Amino acid sequence: MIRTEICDLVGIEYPIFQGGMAWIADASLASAVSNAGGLGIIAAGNAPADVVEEEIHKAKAMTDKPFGLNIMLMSPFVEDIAELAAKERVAVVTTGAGLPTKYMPKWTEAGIKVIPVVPSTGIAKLVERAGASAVIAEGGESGGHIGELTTMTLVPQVVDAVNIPVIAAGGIADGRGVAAAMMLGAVGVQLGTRFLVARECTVHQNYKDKIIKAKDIDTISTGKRLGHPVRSLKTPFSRNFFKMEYDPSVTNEELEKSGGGALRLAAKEGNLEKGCFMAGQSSAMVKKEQTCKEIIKEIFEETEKVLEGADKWVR
Ligand code: TUI
Repeated sequence: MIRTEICDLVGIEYPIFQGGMAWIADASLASAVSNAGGLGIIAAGNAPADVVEEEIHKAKAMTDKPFGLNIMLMSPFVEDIAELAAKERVAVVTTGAGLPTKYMPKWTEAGIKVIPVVPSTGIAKLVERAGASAVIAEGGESGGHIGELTTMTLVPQVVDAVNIPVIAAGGIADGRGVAAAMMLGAVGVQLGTRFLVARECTVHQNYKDKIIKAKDIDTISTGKRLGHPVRSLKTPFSRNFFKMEYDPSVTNEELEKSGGGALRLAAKEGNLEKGCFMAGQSSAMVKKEQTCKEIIKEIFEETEKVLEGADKWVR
């Protein structure tokens, strides 16, 4: 059995979090992951507070295990969502796409464990000082909004920079990845892409099919020019966005506008032309739809096998 300090910190059986995926990670997925012994996470994304509140209530009815809320800090509703998290006393708040420090006193006073996603050692130290219980060090292999560093370089540097537990994210999809993350000093992992194809994930079937069919070089990073690069699957939308990005006659406003709503079109409508299918580089390693229970069991059986076999390298 693989158990680490993060299991005791958040009250879970396996040291695995499900990534907070906007428009995708709802009560169905989050409760299934939590019921399977990991930490399920509802993503607030850009949704208004009443929608998120309903998902939290649904999840509370679907599991008696702890689950988290991911707060996307660029959301127009971030103030309301921050308030909602405190009111609902979710077990864990994870944050993405910005600095959560201004909201952290409110959450920690409500007894919430705050675990921000960090793309650098500087931000990791900052949130540690502000009272974070742990950090998620996410490399640029991941899907969605990404930082500059890779998981391989970021995780050990964050482990050295802070005195709180570090969870690794980005590019991890199986037991080999989990074992490797632990060798880098992480005490837990967060997976998005693999859970996106879970049976309990309510995302449009086209989205799951595209991930299952994806090959190693089928993701692309776009939006660097706007200051927030995003990794998604290569599709007509992302190829066109990439072209516009390198066209000096296209303004930043036009570029921003062409990205708006594209994730929702992919997740809810499965729109293969206009949708933005955010996904990590691990997409090619994700081969079939499985239940969350099957995913977690398979990953940790492999982790044990890999770690048990590792002494063959020591002479
Ligand atoms: O946040 C994510 N992934 C996301 S957010 C998102 S919503 C979106 N939709 C459309 C276009 C753009 C975004 C989709 N995927 N991952 C966690 C993450 N956080 N990665 C990087 C960061 C991050 C970046 C800067 C965290 C803190 C940070 O602080 C510095 C600052 O400038 O605020």
